Amino acid sequence: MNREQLLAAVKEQVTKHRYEHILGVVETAKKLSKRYGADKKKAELAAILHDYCKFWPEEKMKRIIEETPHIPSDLLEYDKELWHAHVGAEVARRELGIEDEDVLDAIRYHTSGRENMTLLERVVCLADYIEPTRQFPGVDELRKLAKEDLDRALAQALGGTITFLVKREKRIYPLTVLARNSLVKPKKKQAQEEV
Ligand code: DGI
Ligand code: FE
Ligand code: FE
Repeated sequence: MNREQLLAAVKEQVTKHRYEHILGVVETAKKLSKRYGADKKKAELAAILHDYCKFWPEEKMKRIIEETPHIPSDLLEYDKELWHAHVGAEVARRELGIEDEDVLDAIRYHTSGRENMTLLERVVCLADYIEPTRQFPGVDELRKLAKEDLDRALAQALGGTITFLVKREKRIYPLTVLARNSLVKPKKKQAQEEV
């Protein structure tokens, strides 16, 4: 399928508002790719497909997670908002013919993140947070920081999600903590002693 066909396929799966979000992620991912040297075509493809399964019924996603050996089954013990990313990568491969593992990983880890994310994964994950239709306190500062420092911006975004989850007394998927830790450089020993 070409770009237009994939966009049409996505449009059928999601609401109007979500489709506008997806177009925003595409544009933002392209801009971030240019700035930080990621593969623009791969970023665009992952952005188009990243929320393909966002509105799939819980039971359908659960079945795919249970049936697919390489999808971690511990996802079922965490918030179901995490599921559409892993299920989405699987569906993109099985049903939409996407074979590029870099693109599939960018879809797979766009929600949770993971330790030592690739440049492409970081670009798509951050674009998802800051695309133009997103509105939350601090988003403009995050957009500004995204132009200066990809990793700091993504660490802040993941930190925001962790805080959001803690406030709602929800569990945090361990990959999100690992993702943030791998983006935040350890303070030098001396600097720590000075504090
Ligand atoms: O699908 P989107 O709304 O565009 O964004 P997303 O795929 O980043 O999903 C974000 C939602 O996932 C957000 O409401 C927080 C929720 N979530 C639940 N548990 C976790 C989580 N997000 C992360 N990163 N880690 C979690 O453990
Ligand atoms: Fe998502
Ligand atoms: Fe999204």
